[in-house]
Order: sequence, then structure tokens, then C-alpha cells
Amino acid sequence: EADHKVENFTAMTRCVVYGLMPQAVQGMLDFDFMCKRETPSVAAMIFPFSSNHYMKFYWGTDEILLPVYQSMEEAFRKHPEVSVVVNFASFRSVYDSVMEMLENYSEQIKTIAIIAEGVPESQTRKFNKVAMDKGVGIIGPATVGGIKPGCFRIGNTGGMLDNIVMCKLYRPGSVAYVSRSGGLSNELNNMISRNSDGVYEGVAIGGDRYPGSRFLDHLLRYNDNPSVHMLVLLGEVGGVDEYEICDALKSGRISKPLVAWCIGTCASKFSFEVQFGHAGALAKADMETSLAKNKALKEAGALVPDNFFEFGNVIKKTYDDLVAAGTLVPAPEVEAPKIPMDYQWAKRLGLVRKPAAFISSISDDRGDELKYSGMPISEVFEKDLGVGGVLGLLWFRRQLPPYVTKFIEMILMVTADHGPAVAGAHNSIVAARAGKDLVSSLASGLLTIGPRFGGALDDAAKMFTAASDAGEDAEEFVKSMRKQNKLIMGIGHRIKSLANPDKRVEIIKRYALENFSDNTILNFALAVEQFTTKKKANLILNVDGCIAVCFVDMLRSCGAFTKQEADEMIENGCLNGLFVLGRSIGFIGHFLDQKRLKQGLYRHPWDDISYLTEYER
Ligand code: Q5B
Repeated sequence: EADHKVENFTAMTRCVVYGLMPQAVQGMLDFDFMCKRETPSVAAMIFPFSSNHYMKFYWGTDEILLPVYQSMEEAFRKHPEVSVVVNFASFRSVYDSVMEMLENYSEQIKTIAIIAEGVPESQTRKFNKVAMDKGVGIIGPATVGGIKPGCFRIGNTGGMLDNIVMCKLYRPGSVAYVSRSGGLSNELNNMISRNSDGVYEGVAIGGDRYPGSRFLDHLLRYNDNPSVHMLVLLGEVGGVDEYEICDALKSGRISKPLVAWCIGTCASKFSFEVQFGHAGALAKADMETSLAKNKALKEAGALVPDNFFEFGNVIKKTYDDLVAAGTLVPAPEVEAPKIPMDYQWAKRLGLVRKPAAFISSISDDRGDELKYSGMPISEVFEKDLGVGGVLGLLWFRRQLPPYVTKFIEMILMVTADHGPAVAGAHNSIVAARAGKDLVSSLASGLLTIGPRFGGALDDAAKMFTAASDAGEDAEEFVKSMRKQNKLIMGIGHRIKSLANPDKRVEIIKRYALENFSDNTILNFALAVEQFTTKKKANLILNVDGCIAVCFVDMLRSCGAFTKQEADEMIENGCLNGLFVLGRSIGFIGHFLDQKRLKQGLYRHPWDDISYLTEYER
């Protein structure tokens, strides 16, 4: 008699899936829907590594939510109708989870399907023993599971939906099979559907040496089920379980026609014992070979073909004989269900298309390797492009010449920080001292960047370029801006002046003059500075202004951009980004500094504020 009492699944059978396997769960729900089940077979998922939440799945074209529980206790308590667990735990953790189920919930759980491969045999044998004692059926380990058309699908058994339709697994046939291999169970689905009225139920017991439930457990179940008219066994090299079936055939305990074949007969062609793909697929004695087992099965009364190619034919003949004898009356064929095809799959098959919601042209993480503007990241490093080169690829979609990437890196270096007193650093510091996190403190500083502080680059580039391109005279430009009551962006500094020149400006200016083939806009800005500093010594070409005009000259003269492209970039406003990027380094530094120095909440001193309230009154 059967050791493992695996339950007979029905259209009401419900399970929990252990592990977060959304694709497998969706596959089970799609199968349910195709079979016209009233309720989804998956009641919930258990995932110990996250708190309770819901996940969204399709039920046909509708969407449903399934709960994910952190604890087994809550899942089983809240879903008392659940009798099956489909356990996707890894080989490392499956033992603990199965033992927890067996020890605490064996009153409720009747079947556990264990998908993991590589479970240590000692552990498998332990939980198999406990399961047997507690009357819980185990399918697996190392299996895809099993499928019962019209009722229940374990995980990914039966493959993709088109295969399920092709093999007519959405409605029951009259043939029940058991195999070791999950992969070959799909071949059986195909073979049986082509040569009979289809599969009634199929279970792959798994390729390990010690599967929980064994061939006999399932064949006896099938034999006792009046809806099953013939049995199919696909055994394999290794193990002796097939001999139990021989005994059951001889004793008449298995009374229905059984078509059987053990794969791995080619093992005899080797001069040594071959370990096939499954852990259990190795003959350790003559009687474990496929040849010996096929012979024994034939002698015991099974219908054994001469070779695997004949397997389907023998299934067909056996089925046809049953129909001819009137033992089996094929059920009328039902219409194949239509199931909405998953969009990604349909797209892969070239069946659908849709306009993308947005487009992107700078980076791509979909292939084997991340690409920046089409350049694989490994090439970025092989070519030693540096941060400047990466910025060139991501901001301008160009591989820029080395003197330009160096210029970009110089900009990032000179703008990285200008002390704790500047507006943005001050804000970052205040935020850090108010207990805010790094991102918030950084954002607080960044949000200060604007037309007066650090954010004058774009407008400086536009103003100087427009005036220079229009052939304006520098003095006239200053006067006309004054007349319009407009400040010249990129001119003026709070502390830097003719007497206290800004070294950063000197560095950038010198590099541009020495390396760029054209300095028209810089020269115009320097001419403007001559007039503004005459008015006031601090109205120098400041760091924002100097970077801006040099960048325009670079864009226009480096050869990587047409004039139109360069102008469009200035118009789109990319230059403030240089200050934002560079200064982020400093703001993060200030945040870390405040944390390191354990600075408490900042409160501005009263004596540093002129209170005008009395005066106002
Ligand atoms: N006047 C920067 O002003 C500052 C004039 C001007 C014509 C001008 C001012 C300004 C344009 C924006 C700009 C970037 C607010 C600065 C930076 C990064 C930083 C910061 C750091 C870092 C300074 C006095 C007299 C008045 C004004 C006239 C002033 N600016 N005329 N064009 N641009 N510049 N920002 O000293 O006749 O007396 O009425 O807005 O480029 O942010 O280190 O701190 O790395 O962090 O407060 O370097 O120049 O002078 O406003 O009292 O004006 O000069 O019209 O004339 P001040 P104000 P009048 S770099």
C-alpha cells in the first residue's frame, strides 16, 4: 500500500505558496482561470523576509490581490481551507520550513510539494519520515510538481500557457501518469494528449534518490480512481522503486493497463556507470539499470515498448483498445479556453506592439552589460574615460576628447566646495544639525542654488553669448544691462574682487586659454569685467560666469558638436548642472562633517537678528 498519502486534488483545493514567486503564482492562477475554477487555487503566500503585504495578480483580465504573510502561523490560521503547500524555499532553508509545517500544521496540511534541488539526502529522509508518520504527502524534492487538469497546478508544471492549451491540460482526460523528471513530465503531457483523450493527472516525483512520495503511491491512487482508465509510468535509471510496481502488477493491486518505460537505457553503451542529470539517476547495481527494470516491468504485465520512440504508439494502442472495448467513453471535447496572453510574452512573439510611455537615449541596463550612450561600461573603464568622460556620454551623448573631459573634471573640482559660509553649505549644515538624513541635507543645500548663488551659469552663458554673437561692444553691453536694471549673470562676488582674486577663476581661465582653439565668449566676458570692475572692485567675472563662458567656447570649438547643437545645449540649460554636481560633493562633506562632530540642533542667535517688530508698531 501507499507510504505517502498524497491527497486527490479537486477544483476546490487551495494552497499557500512558500516563497515569493510571482511568476509561478500567476501561472497557477492562469491555469485555474482556464479550468474555470471558481476560486484561485493560491490563497496566499508566505515570505518570512518581509512584513505582511498584498501582491497584485491577474485573474483573467481582472486584477486581484493575494496576501503575503510573514509567518506560517498567520497564513494557516487565516486560511483554514488550505491543504497544500507549494514550497519554493531554497535547498538551504527548505528543511526548516518543511519541518515547521509538519510539526505544527499537519492537522491542516495534507500535501507539501518541494521544488528545491540539492536538498541534502539526510534532511530529505528526516522530513519524509516525519511526513509519513503524520500522514502528510510529499511531492519532491527536486521536482516541478504535478498537474491535475481542471483542478490544480503545482507551480510551473505544464510550462507556458500555450503549452497547457496545446496539451489540453485545461480539462481532464482519462490517463494518469507519474514520472521522475519534471522536464519529461511535459513530454508526457504532450505525448498523452496526442495519443489519447488526455491527462487526468500527472505527478513528477522528482529526481532525488529519496523522493517523498514514490511511483507506487501515485499509481495506486490512480488505480483506485474510477475516472482514471489507464496509467503511464516514466521511470529512469537508478533506484529500485519500479520493482514495487512489478509486485503490485503481479498481485493484481494495480489492475488498470499500465504503459511503462524507464529512460536511460543508453547507459549500457558506456563502459562505466553514468550519472545522469538527476541525483538519483545512477545505477548502483544491475537491477537499477533501465534495461533490467524495463524487462521486469514487461514480465510483470506492464505494456513496455521496445524503445522510447514507441512509447507514444503503445499509449495510443492501449487507449484505442479501451475505447474499442467500451471500457472508456471519451468525454465530449470542450472548447479551448482563451486566456489573455501576457503582454511581455506576446511582444516577444511579435504579436503586439505599443508606443512606449517615454523614451531614453543615454543608458541601457537591459543586456548583459550596462551601457552609457551605447558604450559598454567595461569599455568606459578600458578607455579610462574618467568621470568627465562618463559625464560626456550621459549628458551630451558624445565621447569627448581628453582635454575636454579633463576640463569637466576641473570644473567639478573647483566647484566642489567653497567653505561652510556659502548659502547652500549653510543650509546643508542646518539640516544635518536638525537631525535630517544625508539626502535631505544634500537636497536642502541644492535647493539653495539659484540665480544669486551657484545657479548663474546658464544665464551667464546665454547673456554673454547673445551679446558677443550680436557683435555688441562690452561697454555698451554693461550700459544697456544697467539701463534695463538687469544684473549681469556671472559677474560679481560677495568676497572675491580685484584685490582678492578668485584662484578658481584663474585656473579655469588659464586652462581654457591654453587648450581651447577658440576663446571668443571668454574674451568678451573678460572685456565686460574690465568695465564692471571699474564700477566696483567685486564685480569680477565670477566662478559661475567664467565656467559658463569657457564651456560655450569649448562646446563650439571642440569639434564634437555642431554650432546648432552647442547653442541648443546652452538654450536647454545644462551648465547649472555642473555646479550642482560639483557642489554636491561639498554638501555631502558638510553633512558628514556635522555628523562626525556630533553637532546638535542649530538655533540662530537672537543678537544676530534685527527685530523690527517694535519699530513696525
Ligand atoms: N552689481 C553675486 O552681489 C552677487 C552685479 C551688479 C551688474 C552684476 C551679485 C550677483 C549675478 C549672479 C551671479 C554667482 C549677489 C556668484 C557663487 C558661487 C560662490 C559663492 C560664494 C561659491 C554679489 C552692489 C552693486 C549694485 C549692483 C551692482 C552687483 N552685481 N551689476 N551685474 N552681476 N551677481 N552669482 O556683492 O550701482 O550700487 O546699485 O547677483 O553671478 O554664487 O563663494 O559666496 O563658490 O559658493 O551683494 O562663489 O554680484 O552686491 O547686490 O549689493 O550690488 O553692484 O547693481 O550697484 P553683492 P550688491 P549699485 S558666484
